[in-house]
Parts: sequence; C-alpha cells; structure tokens
Amino acid sequence: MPGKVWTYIEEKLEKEGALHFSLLDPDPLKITKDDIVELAELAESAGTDAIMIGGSTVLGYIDEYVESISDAVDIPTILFPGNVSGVSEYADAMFFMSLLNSTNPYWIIGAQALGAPKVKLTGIETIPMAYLLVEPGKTAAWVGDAKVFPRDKPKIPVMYALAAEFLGFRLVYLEAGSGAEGGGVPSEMISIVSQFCDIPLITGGGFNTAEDVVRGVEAGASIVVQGTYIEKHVQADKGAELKKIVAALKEAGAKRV
Ligand code: 1GP
Repeated sequence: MPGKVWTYIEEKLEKEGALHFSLLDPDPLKITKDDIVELAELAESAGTDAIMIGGSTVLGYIDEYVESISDAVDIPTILFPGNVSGVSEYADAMFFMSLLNSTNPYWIIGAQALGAPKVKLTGIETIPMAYLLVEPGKTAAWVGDAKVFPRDKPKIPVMYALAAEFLGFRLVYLEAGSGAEGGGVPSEMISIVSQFCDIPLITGGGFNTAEDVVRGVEAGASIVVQGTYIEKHVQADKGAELKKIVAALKEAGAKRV
C-alpha cells in the first residue's frame, strides 16, 4: 500500500504539475547540524516540497542530523542513501534506490539487500526509485561504478527508464551528479525519457538557476532537485532567490496540470 509520503507526492504532482526537492548532504566534514537545520528551514519557507537527505560519501552522524531536520520542518524528509550507511529511522520515507546503469551488482542489488533488514526494522516508508547516471555523473558515478549515459545519446536512458517502469519502480531519477556543470541533464534526454516512460521523472545535478529548473520542467521532469545551490546560496539571502526559483518552477508546472 502506498505510504503517506508517496501519496503526498502523487497528490501534489497532480495539483501542481511539478515539485521542487531540496537535497542536503549530512556530511559533518562539510556542514554543522545547526547549519543544515537552518538550510532545511529556509528551503521550507521558500516553498520547496520535500527535503532529501543523503550523499555519496555519508560519514557518520546521520541519525542526529536527520532527526534534527525532521523535527525542524513540516514538509516530508526523504532519505537519499548513497550506501547502507544512509539509513535512518528519523526520516519520513526513503528512496529505495537501485543504480541501474552501474557495472557493479553491489550498487544494483547488493547494498539494497544488506540494508533491507534495518529498513524493515525501522518501519520507514520506502519509495522504489531507479537511479540513472548521466555524464558527467561526478562523485556518484565514481563511487557507483556507473557506465554513465553520454549526454548526446538520449535514447539509451529511455530503455533503462522503460525497464524501470516494467520492474515496478515508482520514480526514475536522471542524475548528472551533484555539482555537474552545464545546467543539468540535457533537455532532449529529459524530454524523450518522459515521453516514453509513464512513471514520474525526477532529475538533478547542476540545476542552479530558475532558468535551469524551468527548462527541466518544460522538458518533462516532474521533480527537480537542487542541492549545491541550497548549500551555497540560501543562507546568504535567507532563501529570497530560492523562493523565486520555486515560484518559477511552480509556474512552469501549472501549465502541465
Ligand atoms: C545530486 O541531483 C542532486 O544528487 C543535486 O545536484 O548538487 O548539483 O544541485 P546539485
């Protein structure tokens, strides 16, 4: 049975056409707990629809960070685990992900099996998501042994996205990698994948401006994720620019309802 967070996503997508998710990386070498909580609060005030928590190199403290973020915001917190270490009972849900274009079975099913007993014990809501890495792929591609999709070959991810749909995944994530240059996944790739595939498309990696985000939605993405932008800019202007980015995304989304 679909859980609360999935129902929230589906209902909001139906009403608003597109959603904005903010990704926070709970890496104690990079950010303090107080700062990450402030970012989550600012992102929520700016209108983001959910907080994703995770990264490719999560180093300890995940529970403490996730619990503090979940206590501070009313919007859903969703784990975006980079490995078995990214599981925490304090989030509202988790993306239960498989990196389908990895060359290493560990990232396709091994980590999932090793993490599954803890996930079951926590009782956390799981949302099955196919994770597909596009050039440059950045740290996620290196860690995940991915055979990244070339940016000029949009038809290859279509095959993977269709396979994901037929395997029962609820979402397909086209990921260029955190900090990717070039404004995110190419529009043509988003467009062709979303045309052929009936499950919602989520995309991220390098979407830094309102223009990037609107381009993603206009190409066919249902959810656009911003991480680096939030980490670098939101504290300085207290989320004023992020509010404009989210508003621009919602305007583009409304045209699809
Ligand atoms: C990474 O897609 C996300 O998994 C976010 O990417 O940090 O480039 O926004 P950015």
